[in-house]
Amino acid sequence: MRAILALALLAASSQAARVYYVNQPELQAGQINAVKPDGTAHTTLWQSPQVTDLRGIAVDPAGARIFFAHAAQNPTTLALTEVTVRSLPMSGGAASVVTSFPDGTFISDVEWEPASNWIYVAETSSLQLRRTRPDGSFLETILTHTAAGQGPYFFTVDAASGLAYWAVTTNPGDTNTAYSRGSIVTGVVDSTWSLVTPSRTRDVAIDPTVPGGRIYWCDRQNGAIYARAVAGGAVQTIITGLNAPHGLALDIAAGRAYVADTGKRGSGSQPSAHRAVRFKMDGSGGLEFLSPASTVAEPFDIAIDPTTSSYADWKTRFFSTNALNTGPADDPDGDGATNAAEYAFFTNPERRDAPSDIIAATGTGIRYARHNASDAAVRVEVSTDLATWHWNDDTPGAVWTVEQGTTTRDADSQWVDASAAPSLNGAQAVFFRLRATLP
Ligand SMILES: [Ca+2]
Ligand SMILES: [Ca+2]
Repeated sequence: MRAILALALLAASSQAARVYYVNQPELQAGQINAVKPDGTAHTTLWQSPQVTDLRGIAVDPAGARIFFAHAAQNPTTLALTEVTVRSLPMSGGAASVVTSFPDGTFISDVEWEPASNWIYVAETSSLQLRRTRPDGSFLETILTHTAAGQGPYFFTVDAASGLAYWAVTTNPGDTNTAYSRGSIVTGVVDSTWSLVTPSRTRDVAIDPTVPGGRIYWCDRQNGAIYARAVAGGAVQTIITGLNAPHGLALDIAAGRAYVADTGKRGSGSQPSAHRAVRFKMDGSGGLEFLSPASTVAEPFDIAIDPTTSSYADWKTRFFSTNALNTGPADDPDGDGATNAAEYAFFTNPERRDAPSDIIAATGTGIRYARHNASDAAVRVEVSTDLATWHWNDDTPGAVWTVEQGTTTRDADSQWVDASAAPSLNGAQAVFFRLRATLP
C-alpha cells in the first residue's frame, strides 16, 4: 500500500504550476504557450501549421491536458473551417480533436469543470452554451441566450451554484454592455440578475470562497478589471491601465489574477498590450509580465494549473518576482508562521488574516489537507497528555495513527483521514498535531 502511494506521488510531482494561454495574432498561425506563474520558463507548446482563429483555453490538471477552441481560417474570405475543440497534453505534442462543429460555426471560450467531468464551450454563433465529455462522446446544449447577437462569448462556470456567467460579443463604440447568467441544470437564463460594465464585456470569473460569491470581469475598452459581490452592490476597480483585457483566470488561494491582453485597442501603448500578465486580486502591487514584449502577439485567453510539486514551485504562485523574504524560514506577513509552514498548511504567506481551515477533528481522529505532491514531509503526531508526543515509527514498527483514506480537495491537494491506532484504545483523550519538515 505504501509503495503504491509513493509511486502516485512520483507521477504527480512531474507536474508543476503553469499558466497556459492562447496567442492568436490576426490572420496568422495561432500558438498555445506555457509559462510558470512567475513569468519564467516561457515556451511554445503547440503551433498550428496554418492560419487559425484560436479562442478559449482551459486546463485539466488531473488529466494533464489542455482544451482549446480551434478553427482554421481562410485568410482571404475569413471563413472558419476545421472548427473543433481540441485536446493537447500539458507537455505538448499533437492537438487531437475532441469534438467537431460544422464549418462556419463560431466557438469562443472553453472551460473545464472537473467535478462533473465536462468541457464547456460557447457556441457563440448559435447563442448556445454547450458541453462535451473529454473523449468527445457526448455533446449537448446547456442553455440558449434569448436575444439575437447576445450569445455567450467569454464565460465561466460556477459548478457549486449550478450557474454559468457569460459575456456577449460587442462592437466598437458599444457602451454599458451586460453580462448574463443562467442555470447549467435547468438551462434557464436568469433575467433578474444584471451586471453592466462601462464599455465592452470580456472574460469573467467567480471567487466562490467569498460568501455569496464575488465576480471579477474584464472591461475591454476601459482596459480595466472590476469586481463586485455576485448579488450586486459597489463595484471595486481592481486594476486599470491595461490595453484590451480579454481572458481572465483566478488563482484564488494565491490571490492572483491572470489576464490575456490582446493589445488590440488604440495604439496598444500600454505595457500589458500583446502580453499575458498577472496582478493581485486586491489590485495592490502592480503588474507582472508573463510573456515577452511583442507588437504582434495577441493573447486571447488564459488558464492556470495551480498544481504544485515543491516549495520552489509554490513560491511562483504565491510571491511576486520582486517580493522580499520569500525563503522557507522567512515570515513576511509577521503572523508567526514561516513561509514553509504557510506552504505546508495552506495559508497565505502575505496575509495575516488567512484562516487555517485545513485540520478538523473527526469522530475517531482528524481530517487534514495535504499537497498531492510536495517536498514537505507532513507527519501526524498524537499525545494523551499534551506532553509526550508519538508518531508512527518513532520507535521501529510503532503504529500510533492509521491513515484511513483520502478524498480530493482541489487540483493541488487532498483531504486525509487519520485515526488513532488501536494502541490508543482506552485513552481518555487523544490529541493530534501535524508537523511539516522541508528538506
Ligand atoms: Ca507568515
Ligand atoms: Ca499568513
